[in-house]
Amino acid sequence: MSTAALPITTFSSQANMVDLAGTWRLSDASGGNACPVSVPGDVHHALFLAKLIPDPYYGLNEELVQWVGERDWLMTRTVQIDAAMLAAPSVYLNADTLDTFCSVSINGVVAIETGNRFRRYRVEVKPLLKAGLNTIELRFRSSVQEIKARAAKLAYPIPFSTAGQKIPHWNLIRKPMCHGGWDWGISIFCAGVSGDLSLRAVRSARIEHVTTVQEHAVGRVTLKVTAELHAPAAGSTTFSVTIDGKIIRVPVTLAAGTTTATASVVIHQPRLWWPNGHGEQPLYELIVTAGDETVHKQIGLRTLEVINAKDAIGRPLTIRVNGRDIFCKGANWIPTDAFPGRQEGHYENLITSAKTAHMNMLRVWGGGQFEADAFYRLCDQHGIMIWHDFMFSCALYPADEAFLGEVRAETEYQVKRLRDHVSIALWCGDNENVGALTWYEESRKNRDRYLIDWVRLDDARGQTALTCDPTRTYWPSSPCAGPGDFSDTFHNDGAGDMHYWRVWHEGCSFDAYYEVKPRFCSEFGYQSFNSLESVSGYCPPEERNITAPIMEWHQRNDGGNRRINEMFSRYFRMPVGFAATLYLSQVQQAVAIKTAVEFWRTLRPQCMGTLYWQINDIWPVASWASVEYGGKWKQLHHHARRFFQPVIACVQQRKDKARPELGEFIEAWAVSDLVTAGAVEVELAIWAFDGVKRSSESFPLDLAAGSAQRIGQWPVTRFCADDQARRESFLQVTLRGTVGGVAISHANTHFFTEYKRCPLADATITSTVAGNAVTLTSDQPAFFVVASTDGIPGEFDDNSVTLLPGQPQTLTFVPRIGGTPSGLAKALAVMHLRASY
Ligand code: BMA
Repeated sequence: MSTAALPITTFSSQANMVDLAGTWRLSDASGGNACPVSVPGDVHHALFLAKLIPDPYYGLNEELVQWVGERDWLMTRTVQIDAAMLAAPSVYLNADTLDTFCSVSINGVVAIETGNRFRRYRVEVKPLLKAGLNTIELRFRSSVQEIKARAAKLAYPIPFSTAGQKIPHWNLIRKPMCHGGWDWGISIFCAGVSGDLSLRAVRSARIEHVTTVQEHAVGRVTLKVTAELHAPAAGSTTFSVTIDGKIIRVPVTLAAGTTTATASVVIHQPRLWWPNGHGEQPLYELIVTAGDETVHKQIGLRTLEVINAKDAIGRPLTIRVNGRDIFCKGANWIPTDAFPGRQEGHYENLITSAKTAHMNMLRVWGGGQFEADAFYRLCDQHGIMIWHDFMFSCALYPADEAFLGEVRAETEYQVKRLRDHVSIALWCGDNENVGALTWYEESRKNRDRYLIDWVRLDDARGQTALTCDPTRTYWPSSPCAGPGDFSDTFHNDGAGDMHYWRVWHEGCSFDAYYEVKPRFCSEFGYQSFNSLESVSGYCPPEERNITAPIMEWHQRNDGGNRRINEMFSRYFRMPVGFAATLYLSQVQQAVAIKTAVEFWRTLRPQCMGTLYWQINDIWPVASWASVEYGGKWKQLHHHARRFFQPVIACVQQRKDKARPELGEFIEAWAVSDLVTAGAVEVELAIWAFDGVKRSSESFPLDLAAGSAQRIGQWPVTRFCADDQARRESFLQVTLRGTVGGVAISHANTHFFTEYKRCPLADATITSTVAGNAVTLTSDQPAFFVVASTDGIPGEFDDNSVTLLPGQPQTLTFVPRIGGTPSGLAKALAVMHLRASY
């Protein structure tokens, strides 16, 4: 298709604003590969929609699209500008996000050259515009070529991780680190536009930023609102602030250039915002008007402290909201799609999936990106706190003045853009860069040089963050001991946050989780394969074998599939067939993460947070995610919904190195995140795999508010006299009651030995479907019972459950799109552990 054949849609200016969103023309720098492109949108996605490249997510296609990132690309369009707009003293171009090296020309004259995906650019363009038809061109220089040029000029090597990253030296430019691939990520070195791209006329002033500070007192909150204004010439305007039914108007004298306007509003009887599970999320609409512009924000009122002062153990990491210590439950967040143009479409399902699983925190990880506004709005609305990394990860970084200047500019912009989101709990400098100082031969040999560079970088982003947002804690790196103590806490569970990877990356058994007592575990993970439904989307039937090339291609962690398989052999009987292999990998992942979270929750208040790696995927791939690309929950996410419940009962079977005299023991615990105390009923029942309940004991338990209470500690022999009894029975612990008006019901199954050693019954499970409800009945105990409905998007309200004879369970299907799905009965399939071999 030639460029000339493409339709040209012309934008018309209103008096004040021309939104440049819409269909543009795309071509490579020599005019080839021409097709329409949506703005906002990206080059790869446009080429894919125009069938100029294949779907890179399918099969081995990723290789076939690598040329796209190596070329320069042009996006062009015409725009009609009215003379009325040009009568204004200033017309500026606003570009929220240009990825990454873009020269913007208007009528053939360059208006601006950009070079940082994380900055907003604003530039005066009135002199370049004319009344009538104007041509705008975005010329994206290849980031791959720019990286090569920078790498060639380096005065000394600046090492970076190569665990899945296909484009070397990705640490030299300011673009999401994972665009060149990661140990879960495809390499799509995209170019394009995100967010707003517009031309705006200014008659008196524009608003650069609006920020607020809350002062909490008994019965009221004073909200100080500040606007940074930019005026083309001296003058005056009215700064008006509307919130909670009040309007404050303040006259402002404008200087040419920057002026700051402030106003204070008192909100009486404030309704406080709480993290998910702790209360409501009331949000106040704030409307700020000054000069020619209006800004709308949603404000949540709360206090938030990061408690990190030295204690008897080391240094805690406790998040205190409105005076209440919150046990943080959640996961790490990576970009939702390798095509930036599709990313926002995944937000709602993922964030509501987090909320449904009782999460109250997500960590926006430093190898990805600052997300679009909609992400933060959803987190505000659903009570999901955000641990926000800045965008540095798994590498060392340049620290020359040009690079640090970019870092300061992006940090200032992003912090001012995002700081009024009530969900943001803290700013964190980077992901694992303190640890990375020990990863490379260069930095081990010349630690001073690289350490000084890290300090310079940390200073640039940290000082900027603290200046632009004095209301929040700046946490230098994840993991680390905390502000002012830069110890690497990768392997130290006494202080700050910890990344605990011994089980996955070092192949330790699941009980290694019992060996650490993190203050806050911000990363730990275990991989699984996708469901057959998702695998079928990228892998043809003849390749459905985990060692076939496509399945290995859709696994980015070296040896990942081998590791999953090897771990099967420790705990499970080997699965028979491909579908059973996928299924069992998800059982195994759920068991791993459940083991860690349940144990660490029993350690509260010593441990006050667990964020597993990772909630989502950027493309369909075997990974640590609990929600597959496309939104389907893996078994882990259903388990998370249970192990993150406010009140749980759990069981550990372990030895304590410090107390060898105990031998192997069983501990049962009740954990509560509730603020009220109450009495619950605990039942410990021993079942045999043949379906007979051998014994049962019930007793009341007074459950203290915000507590972990040991129900009991017994030698394993109290429940199973010998090895045969261990193999033939299992423990079912149940908690029931009502605490502070909240109905509690939690059941947990514990095996006394590896699943593979147990004579599981060949259970027959029958199902009946009535509307969205599916009732499952089993004639024998069945474990990790999964009901699936391939082809019908949505989730059951519980899944991967233990089904006991005589105790049918009804699962309710919640469609992702709403309404009652048709064909549920037809699509329904049931799988369980014994059926995997
Ligand atoms: C962590 C992360 C990521 C990575 C993950 C799995 O350390 O910070 O860099 O994807 O491990 O290996």
